[in-house]
Amino acid sequence: MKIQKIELRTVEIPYVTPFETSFGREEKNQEVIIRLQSSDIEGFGECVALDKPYYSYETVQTEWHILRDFIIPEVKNTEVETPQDIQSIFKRIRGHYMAKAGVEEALWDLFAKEKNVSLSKFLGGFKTKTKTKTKTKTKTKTKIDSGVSIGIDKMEVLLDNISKKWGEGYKRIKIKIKPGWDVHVVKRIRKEFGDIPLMVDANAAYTLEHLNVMKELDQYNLMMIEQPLHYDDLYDHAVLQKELKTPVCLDESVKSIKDVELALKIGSCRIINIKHGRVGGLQKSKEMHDLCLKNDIPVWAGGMLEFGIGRATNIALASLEGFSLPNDISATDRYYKEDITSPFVLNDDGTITVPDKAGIGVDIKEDRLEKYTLKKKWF
Ligand code: OSB
Ligand code: MG
Repeated sequence: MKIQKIELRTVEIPYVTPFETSFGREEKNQEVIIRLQSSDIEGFGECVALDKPYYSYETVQTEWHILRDFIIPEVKNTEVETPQDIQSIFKRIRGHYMAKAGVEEALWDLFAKEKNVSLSKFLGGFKTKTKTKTKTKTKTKTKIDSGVSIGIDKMEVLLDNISKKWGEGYKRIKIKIKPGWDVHVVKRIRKEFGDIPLMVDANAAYTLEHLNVMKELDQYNLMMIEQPLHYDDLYDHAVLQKELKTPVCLDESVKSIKDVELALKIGSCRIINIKHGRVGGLQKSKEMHDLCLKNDIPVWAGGMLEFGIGRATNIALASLEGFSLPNDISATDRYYKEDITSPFVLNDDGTITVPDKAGIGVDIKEDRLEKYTLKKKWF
């Protein structure tokens, strides 16, 4: 098929509540939304960089630059037979995984819609060959385990948030930590809520100088400690992991298959958070998942507070069998009062149902998309 037209939009929606991490407090999220058109089918993708280069070097602005100046000129009017074909276009462009991921995911959505199959099944290896009548069944899940990520706040507000979210049925609680907001917080949560499934995410705020803090955290039966050390580090994490019984989980430090291979070789972590945006899209995410599955490393899908398009993509990814731990994929009402797609809801058993409609399986609410658009351009 040929991609005939491409639309880029910057869309901004306020969060239901501000979200604070070790890199700052934010009231709203901006995403680049991509629409690909081929004949009468449309595929959608969401680029997940924040508007500031605090989680990664990419921003909404760099995504526009890379898409407009390097990716779109190569993708437009080019014949593609599978979503994997776009990898040859990506090869020359170093980094900029979030910009790549958005367009690659729109392409996966487009192909899945053309084949009239859900993105989940398509990603799981669904094949039909009309001539030879080959049909491959896939092993993807129909529901994914839902966890919730709770930001830094005043202690009473945090405890109240945890109480609400745990009451709603989320399968695990993740809190954000930073130096000075760690051991006493975990201790208090354990006191108030007992042995609930709990984990912490430091977003790279510590160094090995804080080994004593990590060893104290190690006493609280946490499911894992996510990205405690530098965002590019694998070596110090290996040193740290040897000192702890709690599994270290890597987020920021793992951007490629090479990073996974090295992390496994030197023992940097025992769990990996896969974010489709961080690693350059669904193909790369799937390769990472396959490698971790082969090596008995549990993975789960991280989130970037995505709008409905990015979250639908994330849900399809998390439906692969290796995603065996609760994901940072919460219901829409955790993030936004109004989203640009039909909402995702939390089931009573703490899961979210994987859409079975074609492609990403959510309806785009064009009126809301328009309402929250800051900038748009057709190519
Ligand atoms: O480190 O996992 C992270 C949000 C923005 C940037 C980085 C992270 C996060 C989250 C939110 O923790 C997870 C979600 O989307 O629910
Ligand atoms: Mg993280």
